[in-house]
This record gives sequence, C-alpha cells and structure tokens, in this order.
Amino acid sequence: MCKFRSLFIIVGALIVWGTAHAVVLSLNSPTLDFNAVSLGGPSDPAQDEGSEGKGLDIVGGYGGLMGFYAAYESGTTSTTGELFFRVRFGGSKKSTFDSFVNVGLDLDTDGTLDYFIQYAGKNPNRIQILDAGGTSPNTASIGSVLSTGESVSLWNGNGSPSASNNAFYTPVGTGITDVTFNASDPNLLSGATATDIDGNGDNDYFLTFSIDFSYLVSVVRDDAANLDASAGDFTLFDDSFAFGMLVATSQNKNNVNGDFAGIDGTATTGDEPFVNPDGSQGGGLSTPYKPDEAVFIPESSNYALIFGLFTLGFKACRRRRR
Ligand SMILES: [Ca+2]
Ligand SMILES: [Ca+2]
Ligand SMILES: [Ca+2]
Ligand SMILES: [Ca+2]
Repeated sequence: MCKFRSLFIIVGALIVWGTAHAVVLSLNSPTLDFNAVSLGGPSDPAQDEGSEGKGLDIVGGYGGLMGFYAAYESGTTSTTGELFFRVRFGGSKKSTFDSFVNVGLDLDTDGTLDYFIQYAGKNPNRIQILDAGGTSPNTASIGSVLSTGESVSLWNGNGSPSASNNAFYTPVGTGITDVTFNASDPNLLSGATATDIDGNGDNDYFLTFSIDFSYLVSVVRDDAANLDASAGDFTLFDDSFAFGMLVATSQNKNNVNGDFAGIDGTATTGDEPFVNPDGSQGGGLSTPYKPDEAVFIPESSNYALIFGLFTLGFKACRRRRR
C-alpha cells in the first residue's frame, strides 16, 4: 500500500479546487473567488491619499485583507470573457462613487504601461479603455480614449445582479463575503476591524466592476504594431496572454492624481505610477496575470511543479500496487 496516495489525492484535489474550480463570477462574488493582486509592496498603506479624501484611499495589507483584486470569467471563446476588478477603500465620501479608478496594464510586460481600463464614476460614466501616455515609466499619464467600452450600470444590491450590471459599490460587510480577517496580524493598525481595516472609524467600501474582455481584445489587436512583438503576436491577443496590472485612483478622467496602490503616496516621489518612495521605478506593478488560468505567472509555475509532483506520485503508487 502506498502511504502517500491519500495525501497526494487530497493535496491534488485542493490544488485543482483552489486554482481551477469553475466559478460563475458576479459583482457580489466572495472575495475568495478573486485573485489578490500583489503589487510588489504594501497593498495599500492607509491615509496616503493626500488631499484626495478618504473615499479614494485604497487600503489593504492589514489582517490578511488586500486592496486590489482581479478575476476573470471565461466566455464561450478565448476573446469573449469578462474581466472583474475589486478595490477596497478606507471609507466613502458619499453613498455613490463619483471618482475614477484606473487599472494600468502592461501588455508586453516590458515594465511600461500600455493602457488603462478606467472606471469613470461620473461623466462620461463609462468603463472604458484609454491609451497610456508618457514616454517613460515615471511619466505615465492617461492618454486618449481607445474604446468607449460600456456605460456604468450599477447594481443596487437587491436580488441578483443582472447581465447588464457592471458595477457594485457597497460597504464592506454588506452584500459581499470577504476574506477572513486575521485579528492577530502584527501589521494591524490601531482600532482596525474586519470592516474598517485602516481603523479610521469609517466603514471600508468595495467598488467591484467588470468589462467585457472583447473590448480589450479589439484595442490590443488594433494596436499590435505599438507593442513589443518579442512578447507575443498581439494581432492574436486573447485570454491566454499574461499582462501586468496596477491600480490608481483619481478625481478626474485625464490625470492619475489620487492614490497609487502598492506605493506610499505620501512620499515625495510616490505620487507617480511605478515610482517607489526611494525614487526607484517599478513600484506598484503586479507580476503578469494570465486570465484564462486566473493565475499570476509565478503561481502558475508553482502550480505546474506541485501538480507534476502529485501526478508523478500518483503514478508511482499505481505502479507499486500492480
Ligand atoms: Ca492608500
Ligand atoms: Ca475605514
Ligand atoms: Ca508595456
Ligand atoms: Ca498608496
């Protein structure tokens, strides 16, 4: 009898369940169904939003709860899925979110931003895709609109989201099952609770939004000549391509002037994408995310390694039993 067979089966089952179980995602899906986005640093320090106000302060990295999550719901083809994002804020200025969340994308993984997926909570009230301007990482700015995407259609939290809803703004603890709060985390801030991880006395808020992946496919394929071909043939871009992400908030649609997740925004040079408080570049960008497998690349290779060990072990057990 193989002593390890049961162990291999259990570990293998957990890996398969944890990384590849089919989940039908929606705006109110549990945060566990999302991928926490590691931004190469804290994600994100509390009260580093400068004058932007608490409603734009991305908070995460306390009690095991993060500030930025992504997820992907596969479609019937490799170009027709749905990209989801969830951002946690330290509070809310009002019951609606009338500012901007900008998800920066590095498609060719060369360390420079190529596009922004922008949630515009006021005029033009759309989830759209914009060019990333600037010629170097630390001058990245928001460029022209490349795809007007789709109109914001907020779900009100009653019943279930309809197919046309693409956004949900809710106090943490209401309508969404969050990841379990670790009250013994040594990094906890004074007064922090599961629904107020920055301990500022204001209930934290989640903004969850989604966009049809097909809009990004159109933009990238049309713009393939401007991307680094050594990273792939972008005329064939689909959900098997991996790309880096970052997230920043702003009060208007043309500037990235709010809080940058993964970077302490109160540092002198920390108010620009990619720029760390010590002035070095590269801060706040995730490792490449592969939508069709819903994994970040380093996790993907670990998965392959562990799964390979599991398969080998299982085969070894079977052979011995014969
Ligand atoms: Ca923050
Ligand atoms: Ca709070
Ligand atoms: Ca790039
Ligand atoms: Ca920040």
